[in-house]
Amino acid sequence: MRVGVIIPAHNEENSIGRVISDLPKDQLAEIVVVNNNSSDNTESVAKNHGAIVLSESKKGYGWACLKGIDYLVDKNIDVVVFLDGDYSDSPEEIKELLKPIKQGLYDFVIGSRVLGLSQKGSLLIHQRFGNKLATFLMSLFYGARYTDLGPFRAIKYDALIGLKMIDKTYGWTVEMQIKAVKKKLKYIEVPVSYKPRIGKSKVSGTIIGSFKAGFIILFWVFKSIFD
Ligand SMILES: Nc1nc2c(ncn2[C@@H]2O[C@H](COP(=O)(O)OP(=O)(O)OP(=O)(O)O)[C@@H](O)[C@H]2O)c(=O)[nH]1
Ligand SMILES: [Mg+2]
Repeated sequence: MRVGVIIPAHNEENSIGRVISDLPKDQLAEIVVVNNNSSDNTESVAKNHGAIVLSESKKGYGWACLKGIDYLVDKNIDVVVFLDGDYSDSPEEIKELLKPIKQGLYDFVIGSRVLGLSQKGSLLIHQRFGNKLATFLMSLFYGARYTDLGPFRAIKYDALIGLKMIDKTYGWTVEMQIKAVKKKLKYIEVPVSYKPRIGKSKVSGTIIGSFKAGFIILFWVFKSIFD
């Protein structure tokens, strides 16, 4: 199974090296860092740690993920794994995410920080509330069984292309999960751990970032009813 990893990164020079180092490289065909307008040394640190570095100038988490998917198109990739560049996820847990797909049982595996152990200060109260609300509404409207919208996830490449992802920002994870249910992908959550990020918080630890992310997540939950 050829696995490609996509790590969106915006100013993560202090963490990106550790994320790459902790990945089990012998089991991965491609490690792609998508540098999104960083003003720091994210690019050189990622390169020095052996990753392929792409640049995406359009700001947004979804833009970065789309760029990574595009790059993998001719690399014969079977499974794509996404994780964040701020070292909140534990890269070595990628093995647990890949297991259900390797066993041939599932198309899509989401790392749940709610089912796993999240360290104090990593999953903030409003994030937990937002997750609960969004996953509850997703079960109500779509019959989905999720506990989290975490960034650490593995999905078969063909299934991912079939979802025709369009979100350019932080609606990316919820869009993928709703579309997976609608497309009847076989999905499962596995527990993953979560740590406080290295570096300055840009989204969940800020009021504006949290409101923006919350708004776009709810937008996707309601919009998809009419799709
Ligand atoms: N904020 C932001 N992050 C981006 C962007 N493009 C890629 N990223 C990366 O996307 C990942 C998730 O963003 P985070 O800032 O960690 O978002 P979060 O985990 O909700 O909140 P914090 O960790 O508190 O900032 C990180 O690896 C970022 O570096 C972008 O345009 N804006
Ligand atoms: Mg983070």
